[in-house]
Amino acid sequence: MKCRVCRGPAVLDIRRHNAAFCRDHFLAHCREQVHRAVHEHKMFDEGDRIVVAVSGGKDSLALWDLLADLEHDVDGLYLGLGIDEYSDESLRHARGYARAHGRKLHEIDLAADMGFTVPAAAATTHRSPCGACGLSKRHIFNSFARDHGYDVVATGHNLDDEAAVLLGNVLRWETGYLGRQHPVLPATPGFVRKVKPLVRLGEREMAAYCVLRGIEYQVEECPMAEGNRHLGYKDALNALEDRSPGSKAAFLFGFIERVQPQFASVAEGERDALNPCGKCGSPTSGEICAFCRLQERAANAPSPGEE
Ligand code: Q46
Ligand code: ZN
Ligand code: ZN
Repeated sequence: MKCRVCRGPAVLDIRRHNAAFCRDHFLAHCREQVHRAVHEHKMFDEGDRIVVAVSGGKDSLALWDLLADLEHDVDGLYLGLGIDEYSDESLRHARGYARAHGRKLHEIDLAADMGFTVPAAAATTHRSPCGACGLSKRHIFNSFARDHGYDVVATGHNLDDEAAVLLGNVLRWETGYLGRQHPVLPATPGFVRKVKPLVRLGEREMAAYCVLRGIEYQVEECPMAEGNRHLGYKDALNALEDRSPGSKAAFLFGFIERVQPQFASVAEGERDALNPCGKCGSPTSGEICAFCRLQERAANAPSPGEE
């Protein structure tokens, strides 16, 4: 296996590109793919302040590293979900990276700062843990960025993540979600811009990137992921990709280029019907936003044994 660029020994092959790369040219390939995604979708404006949603996993740490490497003005925000040792370990990796590279990491802890944890929220509201978790993340990353002068929130969703979400949305014909599934969601009143600069890179590439850059990351899967439908969609897409390399990328990028614009008006209609939450001011379709309702119920729930 030889590097496509220099013909030296390759460390990784990427079947969908029909190419293999040595260490240095693989890292250059990752930078190039991020650079391409950023420019193709006009993710950033000159002088934008970016905050990366850092989980301590491979994708978010690689994203932080890549954006800083491409000379963007980028800090990190870690959100502690209160999922026992998994969260402790994740924080350790997020802090470890920030310290080793001299980067600024903000931290918010759901338990200490918001009065609840993801497991408690799931138990009291009968939502799935991932539903309560996703809602909290979206709300907190957006409001933090808005209140601290950041122009953009960047998340580490990669090609595998986005293709799996797309498959789920197509299977249910979730037209509102399909209209919002794009590598860039522009800023609207109350929402900062959201971008996904890793859409052109796969999961395996992100793990290899971290290993080759010496970035230690949380390797364990979140213990609450069990039952998460996206894992099944990923398996299905991996089986397709195995038989015909490139199908995942064709599925996602074909959608983004040719289909997503047709659903954009559905998402716009939903967005136009929003007004500020009576409690926190974030845009919502009701009087009180879903996050404030979740927080109120989870934080006021009796602890086990009190009932
Ligand atoms: S952290 Fe949260 Fe994930 Fe764990 S509870 Fe689900 S959504 S699986 S990215
Ligand atoms: Zn090379
Ligand atoms: Zn609210």
